[in-house]
Amino acid sequence: RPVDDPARPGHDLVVVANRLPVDSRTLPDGATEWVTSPGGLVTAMESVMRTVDSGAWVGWAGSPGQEPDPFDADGMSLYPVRLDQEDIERYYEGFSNATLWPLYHDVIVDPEFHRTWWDSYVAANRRFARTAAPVANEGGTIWVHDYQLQLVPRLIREERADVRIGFFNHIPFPSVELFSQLPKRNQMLRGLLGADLIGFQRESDTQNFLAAVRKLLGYHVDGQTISVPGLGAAPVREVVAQTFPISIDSSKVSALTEDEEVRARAEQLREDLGHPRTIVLGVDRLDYTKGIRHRLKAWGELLGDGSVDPRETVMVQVATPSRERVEAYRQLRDEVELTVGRINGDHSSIGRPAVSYQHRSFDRRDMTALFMAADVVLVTALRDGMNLVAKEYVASRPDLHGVLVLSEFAGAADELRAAVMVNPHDIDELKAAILRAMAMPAEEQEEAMRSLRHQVMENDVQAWAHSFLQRLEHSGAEVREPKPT
Ligand code: GDG
Repeated sequence: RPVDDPARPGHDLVVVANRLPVDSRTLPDGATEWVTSPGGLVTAMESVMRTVDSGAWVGWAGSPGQEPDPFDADGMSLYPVRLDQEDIERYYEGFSNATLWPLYHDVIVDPEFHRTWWDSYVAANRRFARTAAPVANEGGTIWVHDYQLQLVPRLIREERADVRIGFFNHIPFPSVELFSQLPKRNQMLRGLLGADLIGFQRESDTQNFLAAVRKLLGYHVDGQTISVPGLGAAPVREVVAQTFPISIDSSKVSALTEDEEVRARAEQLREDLGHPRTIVLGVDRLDYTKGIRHRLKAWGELLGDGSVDPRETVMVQVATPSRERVEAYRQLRDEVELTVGRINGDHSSIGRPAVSYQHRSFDRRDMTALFMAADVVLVTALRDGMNLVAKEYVASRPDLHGVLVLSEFAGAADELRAAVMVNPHDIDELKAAILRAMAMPAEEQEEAMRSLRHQVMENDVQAWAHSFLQRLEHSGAEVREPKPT
């Protein structure tokens, strides 16, 4: 049922995500200011939504208890969903980020389960679904994003039989053995199966999901197509699970490198770091999935055994603050900062750090300048859905200089084959990969970077969204005769 208010017509495309693309912030005078919210999903979808005529975005505004009226920004209509302090603690920090996040990233830290967290997850998913359902036009499309909202497709389906519903999972989907640990695992699968199309980053994620549906629900699966029995007399629905590796706004990133001021910032960075011969860079949300500790361990050992000379080499580690109220993230921050302090204490000279550690956010232009200044970028994730940083580095190097060291556990490893691949759990292998990257001759760098750029520039985020939405348009078949399971 589209909204009746003629001042707020329904929308052809509605995105539902945990966060709105902007966060509200209350200024000292009580006024509200809106700023772009952080993270990979917003970076990706923002540029897609700009190309849509009648788009809406449903999500939380980033502060507890607030539910501002719907408003327009950047050519989109934004529909805020309220989350109270208790929802934030149980649905967001709890079930989403202390249960699902570690479980879906192969239990790098132990997932915690609490029934009150689950109750809150259900209630919050209902609130997102209730806000989103009436906003779409008759026959419109609703695209739900990520692990925080896995029940939303079914909840919307119960209200709107006429809309197409897509779901995209930005993080990995674990093997059925690990997924089976999740209390309420079948509710989670049934929630997702309310969608017509379910997208994953890597083929292995899609296969893991299909195996879970087959094994835990016993539904018939034929290739990518799942036959979902309807309730009562309702027909069987066909739901497709497919791989859509996400990307970045490649030409925009590449174009930024032509900007005189960004170039000057890159130069300035090199100068500020004391004109080292080699700059090695890491850019991550401060998250235990990103392998920052493994990277620092390798770096510390390379300095310790004399393979790397701190007088001519600097590591810059940007660690963007993230989920700071979740215990595992506090612990990680302490460990990372202790290690950085030790490395610098042992190896820095006065005024010249061995590791330049930045615990803060940088703007897009500074980020591009950093990529332009970096000779080597280290993406050492222990598990990562895709990893946009890897693609951003490649897009920032039209000069074909620079080496990407890439973990095989990041989704990007399926596409960026010309990177220096590494198993970050193997510290010796990681050290060797870093040294190889630092010593790579210019021609070899150019050849690898040319191949990487071909991949990233051809497959941008607009193409990703287009192929997902195209596929969604052709899905949603209803089959009257139930197929045997
Ligand atoms: C999830 C999945 C998947 C980081 N620090 C700053 C900053 N960033 C930007 C990066 C990049 C984005 O945030 C991070 O994206 P990632 O892909 O690296 O990682 P997650 O946040 O974990 O994203 C991931 C992604 O969703 C998309 O599907 O690839 O696997 O975990 O764009 O550049 N941006 C700015 N300042 C910072 O300090 N401006």
